[in-house]
Amino acid sequence: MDYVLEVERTLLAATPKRWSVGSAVPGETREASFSLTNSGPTLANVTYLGMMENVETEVWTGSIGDKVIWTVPIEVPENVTRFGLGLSWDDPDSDLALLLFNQNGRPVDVSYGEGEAGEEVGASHPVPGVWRAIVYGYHVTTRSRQPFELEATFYVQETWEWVRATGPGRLDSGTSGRLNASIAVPPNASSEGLEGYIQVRSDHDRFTIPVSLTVAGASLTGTSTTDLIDEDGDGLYEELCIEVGVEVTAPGEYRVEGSLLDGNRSAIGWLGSTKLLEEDGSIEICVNGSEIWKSGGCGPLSLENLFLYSGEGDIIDRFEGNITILKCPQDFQPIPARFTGRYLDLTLSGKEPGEKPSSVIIGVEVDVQTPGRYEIAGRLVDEDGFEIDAAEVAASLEAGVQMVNITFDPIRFTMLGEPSRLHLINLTLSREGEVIERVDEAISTESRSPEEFTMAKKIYVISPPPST
Ligand SMILES: [Ca+2]
Repeated sequence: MDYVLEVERTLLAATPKRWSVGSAVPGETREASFSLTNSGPTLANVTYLGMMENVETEVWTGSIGDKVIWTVPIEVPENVTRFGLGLSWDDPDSDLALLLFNQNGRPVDVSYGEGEAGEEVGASHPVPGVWRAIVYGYHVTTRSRQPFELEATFYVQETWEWVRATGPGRLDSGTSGRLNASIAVPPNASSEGLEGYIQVRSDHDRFTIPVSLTVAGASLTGTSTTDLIDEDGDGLYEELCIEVGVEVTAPGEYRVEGSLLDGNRSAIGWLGSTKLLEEDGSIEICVNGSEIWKSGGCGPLSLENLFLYSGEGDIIDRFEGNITILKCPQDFQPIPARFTGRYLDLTLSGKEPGEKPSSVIIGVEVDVQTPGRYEIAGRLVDEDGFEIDAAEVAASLEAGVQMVNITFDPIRFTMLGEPSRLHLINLTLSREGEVIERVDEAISTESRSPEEFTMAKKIYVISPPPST
C-alpha cells in the first residue's frame, strides 16, 4: 500500500472525549483519567503516546508555457499525517493542471479546474521519500509564459514529550479500560496555547483524544492598589489608576483587561494595559477622569471581569472578585468644555434679501463647564475635499451653553466657480493649547453658488460669543 487514509475509529470511545487542561504554570504537572470503551473487535498490543502536529511548508516559484510540463521533486519527511500541495497563478484566463506522484512514480492525485487560478492536490499519511509534482500548462493565453507559485504543506506528527499515558495493553471486544495521563509543563516553558492529542494505537488502529493546554507563565495575585490623581489640587480627579498584582513564573509580555462600571452597572469603559514582566510585579491600568465624569451615572465605581492575557493573546487567568472604588463620577474632573453637536450655517442670517454675504459663517454650540479662554478651529472644504479656508477663533467663554461663530473666507470658492455644498471638518476645541475635543465632520451646508458671495473687499471680525 502506498498511502493510508486515516480512519477515525468510532468503535473505541473515550470518556471524557477530550482533555481541556486549562491553564498550567511552568513546572506544574496535571493528571487526568479516561475510561476507554471498546465496542469493536479486540485491540491487541495497545500503546499510548502524546503527540503534536507541526506544520512545515516549502514554496517553489516558476513559469510555464502553453502545453509544456514543469516538474519538481518533493522530499516527504517521516511521520506526515497530511500532505497538501497548492498551485496558484495570477491570470484567471490561464489554465494550469497539477499532478502529484508518489515515491514509486505512481499518480496519487490530480487537479485541473476551469475558471479559477488555483489547483490543490494532497495525500494522507504519505510514505516518506521523494515524491514529484508536475505542473502542466494546459492553456496559457495572455502571455507566452505563466508565472506560478507551488506550496507544499506537511502536517508532521511529533511526540509530545510532556505527555505520559498508560493504559491496558489489550482491550477485549465489549470491555472497558482506564487510561491515565499526565502532562508535565517544563519549568522553562513559555506562555502559549498548545493543542495536541493522546494517540491510542493497536496493531491496526489509531484513536485520538485531543488535548488542549495553555501554559500560563503568570497569574493574577488578586491584589490591587487604587490611585486617584488630582493634578491641580481642586479636589476633582484627573485620572484613576489601578495597579493589578501579577505573579510571574515565565518572563514575558502580559496584558490585563477589565471593565469599569458605575453604580448602575452601566459600562464606563473597557480598560487594558500591556507590560513586559521579568518577575513578580504589577500592571497599571489607568482611565481619564473626565471619561468617568462624562460616562458615569453614580457611584461607587467597580472594576470587573479582570482577565490576564499572555503575549500571544491567550487568556491565562481570571480574577473572580471585583475591585470597588468608593467614588462617584462627580468626584472626577469635568471636561472643561465640549461641543454639543449643534451647528448652524449662519452665512445668510441677518442679511437683507439680495444682500450678498462676504464670508461663510458657521455657528458652533459649546457647553462650557469651566469658564476661560478657548480656541475653536476648523477647515471648510468643498465636495471634492478641496480646502476653501481654515479658520480659528479664540474666545473667553462663560459657563453654560453658547454659540461661537467661525468665519471663513470664500475667495477660493468663488475662484473655483463651481456650486458645491461646503463641509466643516477637523473641528477642534482647545484650551491652553491642548485639544480637548475633536470632531471629524461637523456640518455640511446647503449647496452654495460662488455668485452668492460678494467679491468686495472684506473686513474680518473675530466674533465674540453672542450674549444670549
Ligand atoms: Ca483636579
